[in-house]
Amino acid sequence: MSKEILLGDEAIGLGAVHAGLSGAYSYPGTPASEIMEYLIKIGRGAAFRAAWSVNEKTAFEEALGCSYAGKRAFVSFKHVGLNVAADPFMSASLTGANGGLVVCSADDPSMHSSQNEQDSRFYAQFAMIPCFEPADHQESYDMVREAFDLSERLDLPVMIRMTTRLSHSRAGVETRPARPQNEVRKGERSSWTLLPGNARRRFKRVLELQPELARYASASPFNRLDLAPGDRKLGIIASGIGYNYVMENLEGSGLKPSILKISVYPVPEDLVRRLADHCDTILVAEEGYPLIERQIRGLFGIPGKTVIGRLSGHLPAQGELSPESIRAALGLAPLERRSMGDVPLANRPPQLCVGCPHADTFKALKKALEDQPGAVVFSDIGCYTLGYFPPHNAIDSCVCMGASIGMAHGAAEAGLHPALGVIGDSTFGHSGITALLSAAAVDADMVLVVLDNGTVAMTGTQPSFSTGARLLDIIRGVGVPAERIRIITPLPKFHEDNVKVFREEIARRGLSVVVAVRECLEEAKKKNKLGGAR
Ligand SMILES: Cc1ncc(C[n+]2csc(CCOP(=O)(O)OP(=O)(O)O)c2C)c(N)n1
Ligand code: SF4
Repeated sequence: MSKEILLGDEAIGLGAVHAGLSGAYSYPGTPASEIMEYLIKIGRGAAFRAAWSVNEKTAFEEALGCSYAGKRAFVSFKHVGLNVAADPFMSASLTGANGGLVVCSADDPSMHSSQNEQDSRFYAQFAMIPCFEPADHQESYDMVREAFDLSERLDLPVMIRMTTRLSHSRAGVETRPARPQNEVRKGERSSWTLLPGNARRRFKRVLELQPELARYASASPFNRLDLAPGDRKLGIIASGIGYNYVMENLEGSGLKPSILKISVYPVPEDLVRRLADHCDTILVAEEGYPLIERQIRGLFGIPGKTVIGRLSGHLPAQGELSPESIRAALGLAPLERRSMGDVPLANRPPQLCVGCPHADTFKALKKALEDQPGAVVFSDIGCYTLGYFPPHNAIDSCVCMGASIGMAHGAAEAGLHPALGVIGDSTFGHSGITALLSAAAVDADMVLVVLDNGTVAMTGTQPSFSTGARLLDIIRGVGVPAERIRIITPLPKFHEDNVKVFREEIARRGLSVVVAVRECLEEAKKKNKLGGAR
């Protein structure tokens, strides 16, 4: 055994490597990006493969193929990435896993860097697969190995759910010797071919496995019930990082409640029943949506018992838990706060870097749209979403990756003019290509602006698959005529030229694509540091 100081995300990555990892796949997204960044760093020259994929669905499918080959496969992404991967994810519970298949979905409650705060545990419940939710860094490391073992034993994918605070904090982790990789072995083709007959048989198997999953969760040492012999008033169910906040607050408080720590799902019903039998009131402290609370409360509650948590209003309905919110729910007086005095803190919305190419594109686009009060600029997700804020005020929407093109297309068909889409090069590769194919097939009356800054800037300048010549090839390849593809360089000295290009393309009816090509400043800095190579 040795000890390392690791981010929660790094503990997950190292846990996977030490569990005999053969292939890891991911698409960047906060708070999951650091898992793959770490795997790539420690994987240089190593025997396992760790690589970014074009999007989360592709990443999942690459991992699925690796698992079908008999090897241990790992896929990670942020919570909304699981929406993109949901199609193969939901069917993979039927096909099962040959080599262990572990899916790590990192949730972002409070939406620090996300457009919503959905809770991945529901997806595990939906697919009827086991889910591990680490409470600390050591569990993050240990659970990955356990998840791989379980996946192979049950022939099922297994989920690990992370949340932002754990992903992005550091702590000591005791590591174990690495397990060797599996040999390639052939699996059962009838399990993987989900024709109706096979699919029904495989779904029946998933249903029949549920009692075993329930027994596993109840017996898991990661789930722990401590009944307080003398105190029957309060019982606490705490999961994930919520468990830490509870323990931190109980220290020195004089409270000695019974505690059920839940870190493995399905919810261990018999442990919950024993806690409920023992206590009058149950506080549920879980990060994310009230999954456990809703399940144990049911429609009508537990007769004679009080269940409190997010649903009852004892904890906030949205956003992250905090040591303070748990303290209040426990009925403890707030801790004394250190005041910063009366220094007013300015409200500072995030900004594009000074000199960012997106700012020059927005400036030219805004100028070109000056006399077009009906224009709507459907945008996407990336650094350029900051074009929403002053002084740019340049975009009108941001929903999910790739949405800009389909939305501009739909609005154009509804009669809105001019309808514009704005999308970054990586987002275009992730989920814009098919939407552009659809728009090109009918020559939709819209202008698409692709911002090619050569990188996935927003999540830390990871490599983009759809930049430079390949990006132009794709745009031509989906059917946009060469004469309707314009390339501009977003620099102040070309401002007037760029305004002219936008005006011309807005005036022409039908589909045009304007590609704004200039490297992200952060990417350029990184390249400089590495002597030009990346
Ligand atoms: C489904 C999904 N996956 C990942 C993310 C995280 N994410 C936000 S924007 C973005 C890509 C940004 O790259 P690009 O489109 O090239 O724009 P840039 O930031 O470089 O301007 C990513 C990966 C997300 N929001 N949703
Ligand atoms: S990181 Fe790059 S793309 Fe993002 S704001 Fe800065 S210069 Fe612009």
